[in-house]
Amino acid sequence: MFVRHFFCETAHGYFIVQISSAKFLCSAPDLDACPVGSLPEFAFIGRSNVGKSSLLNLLAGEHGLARVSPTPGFTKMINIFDINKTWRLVDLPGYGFAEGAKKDSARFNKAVANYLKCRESLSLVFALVDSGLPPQDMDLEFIEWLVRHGVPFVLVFTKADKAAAAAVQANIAAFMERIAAWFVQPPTAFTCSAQSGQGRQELLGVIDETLTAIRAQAGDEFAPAPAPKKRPDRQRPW
Ligand SMILES: Nc1nc2c(ncn2[C@@H]2O[C@H](COP(=O)(O)OP(=O)(O)OP(=O)(O)O)[C@@H](O)[C@H]2O)c(=O)[nH]1
Ligand SMILES: [Mg+2]
Repeated sequence: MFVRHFFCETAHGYFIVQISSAKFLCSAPDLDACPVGSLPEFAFIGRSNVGKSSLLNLLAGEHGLARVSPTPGFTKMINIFDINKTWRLVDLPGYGFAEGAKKDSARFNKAVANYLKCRESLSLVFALVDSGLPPQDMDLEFIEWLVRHGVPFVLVFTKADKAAAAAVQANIAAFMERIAAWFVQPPTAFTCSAQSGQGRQELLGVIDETLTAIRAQAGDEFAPAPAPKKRPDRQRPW
């Protein structure tokens, strides 16, 4: 089967993948329940209420695709969406919210940790941080966890429409400074708003680059993306 590539040129002059179809595939309680032989996956993670589901909808171009709520801890399953029938977006439960006496859920959900550590088709993680807040210990700990486990990620500072631009810049600078010592080269960071659409093209550009790298690694630029045996083996630019 030959898979067509859909591209369009952004205002910044580089190409992004065009979304031609976005469909809910399944809700999995844990890694074992995730579909086997998977297409490349791009997952959204961050504290509860940081805007993961909203950002997924923004990228997919469909408001109601993933369910959004002002109630923290709303997304409770690993929700997988097929995009263009060739790759996937994955909405994960957040961390930092304890419901009732379940103190465990305030920390990192075990099913999510397993997914991030072991999912072979996981190509890239979007690690979301609220741009309206100064660095939070829980986010810093989580980024350190991603680094320690070698999970490929980019940082996404969310809700940029909510705070004054100067405050957003100061919060991002403070966060980058707190994590700087863990990297030779700091991770790539994006500033986004699900409300205004800011950052959509840049994040789709990152997805496109990653898919291209996976296909190049498979040895055929224009073949359909195979289920990767392992994550893309390349010098991480982030
Ligand atoms: N102003 C503004 N509000 C946002 C933005 N993104 C999300 N929100 C709001 O923040 C709340 C939480 O959004 P969700 O997308 O459900 O957040 P989540 O991270 O998926 O939350 P959980 O599933 O509970 O972990 C909702 O009320 C959204 O409308 C944004 O960019 N700007
Ligand atoms: Mg959610």
